[in-house]
Amino acid sequence: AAQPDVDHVPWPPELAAHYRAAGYWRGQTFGALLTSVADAYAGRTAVVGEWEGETHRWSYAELDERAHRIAAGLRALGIGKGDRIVLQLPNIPEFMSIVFGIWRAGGWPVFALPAHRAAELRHFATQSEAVAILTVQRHGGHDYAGTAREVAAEVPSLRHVLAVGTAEFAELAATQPVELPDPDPSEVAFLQLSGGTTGLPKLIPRTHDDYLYSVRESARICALRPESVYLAALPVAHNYPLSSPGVLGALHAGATNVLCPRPDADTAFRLIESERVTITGVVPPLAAAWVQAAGRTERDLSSLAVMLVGGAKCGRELAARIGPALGCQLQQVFGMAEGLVCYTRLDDPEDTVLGTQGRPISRDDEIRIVNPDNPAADSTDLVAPGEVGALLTRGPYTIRGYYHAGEHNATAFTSDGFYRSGDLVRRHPSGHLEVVGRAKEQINRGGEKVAAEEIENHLIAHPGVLDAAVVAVADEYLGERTCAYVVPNAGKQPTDVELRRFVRERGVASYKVPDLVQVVSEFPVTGVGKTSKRELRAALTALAKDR
Ligand code: J2J
Repeated sequence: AAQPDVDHVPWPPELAAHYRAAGYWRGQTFGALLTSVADAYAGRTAVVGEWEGETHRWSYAELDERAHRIAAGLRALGIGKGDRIVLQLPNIPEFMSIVFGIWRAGGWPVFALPAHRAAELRHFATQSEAVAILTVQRHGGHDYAGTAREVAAEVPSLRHVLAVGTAEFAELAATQPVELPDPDPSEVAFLQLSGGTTGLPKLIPRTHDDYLYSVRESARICALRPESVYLAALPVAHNYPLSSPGVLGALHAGATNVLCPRPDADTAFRLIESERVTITGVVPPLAAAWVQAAGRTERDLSSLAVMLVGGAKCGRELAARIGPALGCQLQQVFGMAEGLVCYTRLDDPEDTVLGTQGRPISRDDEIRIVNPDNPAADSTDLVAPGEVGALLTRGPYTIRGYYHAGEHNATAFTSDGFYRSGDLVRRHPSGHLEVVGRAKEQINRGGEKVAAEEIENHLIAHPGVLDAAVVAVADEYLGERTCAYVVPNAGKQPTDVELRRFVRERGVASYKVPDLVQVVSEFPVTGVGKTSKRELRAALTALAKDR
C-alpha cells in the first residue's frame, strides 16, 4: 500500500509510549548531551585529530564552546530549525564541533562520505532540499569545495557552500555564542545514507530519541568509560564509526575520540601507540591488513583492548586471528544505518564471538526470519527455528520509513512496520544472528555498499550500452567486488577501460566504479523474462574456476 510522503514515518503511539516508559527514549537532544558531558568532564580530552599537518587536542569544555560558536554562526547565516546541510568532511577534529554545532542550531546534517562525488552530492542535496554544503577545501587530491560549488550551481535550494579552512568559515566558527532553543528530541536529528538497492540511495531520518538510545546502549555493551580512547579508523560520518559505539558512543561516555586520518595500519598503529587507544572498529579487509601488519610492527599496541569488526561478514578464520595478532578482544558487529545493531558481548563464549555477528542491542528489537524465496514475505511467513531466512526487524531505533519515499517504503517495509533488511541470517538458540548471505541487489565491497541499479543506470547512459547488469564477484581481499555485465548497442563495442572511465566521469565515488566489465551478446533470463543475476553470478564463478 502507498504510504504518506513524510519526513519521518512515526512509530505507533502505543509503542512510542512503551519506548519512553521503558527508558529508551529520554527526551534528550544531542546538543543537550554535549552540554551534560562537558559539565561532567570539562577538562578531559574529547577529541584528538590532525588537520593541515598539526595535531589538535580539544577538551570537552573546548568542544562544547566550539559547537556553541558554530551554532551561532550558522544561525547568523540564517541556517536553523529543520534546515538540511550536506556535510562532507574527512576525519578531522572539526567534524565533531560542526556536527554538534548544526544540531544546536536545529539543523539536520546529511552525512555524505568523503568518497562521494558530484552525482551523489547532487542527489543528497536535491532529495533533502539542502540549504548548504559544508565541506573542506582541497583534501587528499580532491577539490571538495570546487565540487560543492559545481553542485550548488545546479541545485536551487543550495544557498551556501562553506569550507573548513577558509576565512569565511573561521569567522563563522568564531561567532559569539547565543542562547538557542533546544529542538524537539522526538523529531529528526539528521539524515543518514542507506547502502541502497535501487537507483539512488535513500535518506534515513533518525531522531534524537531513537539514535541516542542506540548510542547509549552501544557505549555500555562495548564497556566504554571516561578512560577509554576510541580510534575512529573508518570515515566517521558512516553510521558504524559514528554510533557503533563510534565517536558518539565515546562522547556519551566522556571518553577520548582519536580521529584517524587514514585507515592504513601504519597510521592507525602510530596513533594507537601515541594516544594509548583502547578500542576501535574496522571492516574485515582492514582487520586482515592490520593482522598482517601486526606481525612486523615495532609499535606498542598493548593499550588496545577491543576491536570491533563489522560492515561485512567477518569469516571465522579471520575472526580467530584477530585476538592473537593484535592482543585484543574481538567484538563482532552487524548493523545497518536504518537501525538494528547486533554485537557479540564481551563475555560471550569464544565460539559465539568467532561464529556469529552478535545479538541485538535491545530486548525490544523484534527479529523475524522469513521465507527467503518470497521477496514479499511478511512477518508471519517464518522459517523453522535455526533455518536460514530473510531478516525483518522493527524496534525502538529502527526506522519505519525512508525520508520522503512513500512509494519505496511500501516495499522496503512490511505492512506492520518491519524493515526488510535484505540480509539472509540464521538465529542461534542464544539469540545471536549469523549472517549467511544477502537477498538484496547490493554489492558489499569490503563494507562499502554498492547498489546494483545505481551503477546499471550510469552504464546504460553510455551510447554504446544497450543493457547492463551489475553483480558481486567473490574477492579474496574485499570479500566481494563489482562486475558489470554489459550488452553493447548494435555495432558498438565499448571497452572496459572506456566504461569504467565513463562511470567515474559521471561523478560517482570511485568504490562504485565496476571492478570488472564483461561484454556479452545477451543476458540469461529467468522464467518471467527478467535478467537472471543468479546465472550471471554463476557464470562468474565458473570463469574464476577456469582460471
Ligand atoms: C555481514 N554483513 C554485514 C556483518 C553490516 C554497525 C556496523 C555496520 C553497519 C553497516 C552499521 C555486517 N556481517 N557483521 O550501520 O551501525 C551488511 C548487511 C547490512 C548492511 C548495512 C553499524 N554488518 N553488514 O554496515 O548501512 O548487509 O551499515 O544490512 O552501511 O551491511 O550497511 P550499512
